[in-house]
Amino acid sequence: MHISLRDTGNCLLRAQKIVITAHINPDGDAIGSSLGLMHALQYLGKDVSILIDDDIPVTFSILPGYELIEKPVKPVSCDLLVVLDTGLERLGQVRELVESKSILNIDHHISNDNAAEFLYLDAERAATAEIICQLFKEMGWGFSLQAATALYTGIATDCGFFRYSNTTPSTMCLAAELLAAGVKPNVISEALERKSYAHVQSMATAMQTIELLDNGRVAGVFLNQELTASMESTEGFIDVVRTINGVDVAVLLKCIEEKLCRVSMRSRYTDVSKIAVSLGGGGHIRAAGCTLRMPFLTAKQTLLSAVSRAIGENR
Ligand SMILES: [Mn+2]
Repeated sequence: MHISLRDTGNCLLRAQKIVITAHINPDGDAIGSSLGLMHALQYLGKDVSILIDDDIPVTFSILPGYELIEKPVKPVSCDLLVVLDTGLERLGQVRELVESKSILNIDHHISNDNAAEFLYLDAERAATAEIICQLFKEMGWGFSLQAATALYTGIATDCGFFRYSNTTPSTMCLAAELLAAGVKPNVISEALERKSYAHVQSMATAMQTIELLDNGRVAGVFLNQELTASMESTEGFIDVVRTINGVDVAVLLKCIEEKLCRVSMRSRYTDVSKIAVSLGGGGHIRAAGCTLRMPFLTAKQTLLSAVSRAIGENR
């Protein structure tokens, strides 16, 4: 059931023991919106924990409360499970281990599965953290420096530090309020940009696999199982691919296991969330992804024909 922002706040106020979670493969928005909301709820005297069924990238260790994020390992019961930045489909073990009286879902993904008992969905917002900021204002909660730092990180990472098309006047006004609360944007961007030598080397290796397809309108990096295993992370690779002149759709395909591949897509014109949904995934118009349970070369073919079809329809 879709609810208003005010009812979202009231739903949180009614609960005492609250578990916050977000999608697996958590990004800056998943982590930042979880921590931002946690700080506000702790201030209100709630018993709050964050359970995310994945490793939390160490890049985000600058965020206050980072060390409090846990993995679900044993059964937990609570009054309210708050699911951020995804529908209920990408939560890993949280669904099995967290027993909650009700579920509140706050999200900005147009592909949200609409499965939660209470849902606040606003696909016009650049980030879930932007919605959490609006919630603070709606409820009259002040921005502590801790909450503001987390929320700023969530917003900034999801809109490419205010460069992507999802950046709106609201995005910038809310970010300005967070700066007024004391956030240092340079400290956050420098911490998030820092890469290891090994990571830059991996990027160089990955870029050797680059292919230009569909008359230069599609570009992809294709990492087989061996290459994927040799890399700590593929963070930022697709952002290089999407800058190529003339490219509409950029794809990154990586093979995690023999029959398990992960896909990320970015686009300039084509709606890649549709492509992702057609392959069992989801996301946004300009940024989406999916998991393909098939061997690397089959996955590559499947992906590229879905992209070609979408580009053809778009022509
Ligand atoms: Mn997000």
